[in-house]
Amino acid sequence: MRKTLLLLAVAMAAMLNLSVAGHVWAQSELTDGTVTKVDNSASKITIKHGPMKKFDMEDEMTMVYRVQDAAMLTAVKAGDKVTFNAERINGQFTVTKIQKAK
Ligand SMILES: [Cu+2]
Repeated sequence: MRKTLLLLAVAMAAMLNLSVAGHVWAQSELTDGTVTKVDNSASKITIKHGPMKKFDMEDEMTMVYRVQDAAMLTAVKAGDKVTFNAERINGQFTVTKIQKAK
């Protein structure tokens, strides 16, 4: 009986882990966009981007993001087509990953 309970606990822990991993994957879904402005002094970037379901942005829009790491701003410039990921960190839309589109 004790062994069965233990197995059950292990199985549940494994399921929990899987759902957490799935959640992280969904969160880092990449979005296509075009950089329209880079503001190095404020560590901000303006990106015109396509729909972003996770933030209920159904349509294309242009918006300003903070960047998680200022070094991201040296990798891209206005006019570049990019793919990027954003998260809401402390209530601010923040780019956590960005790269030039191939
Ligand atoms: Cu937006």
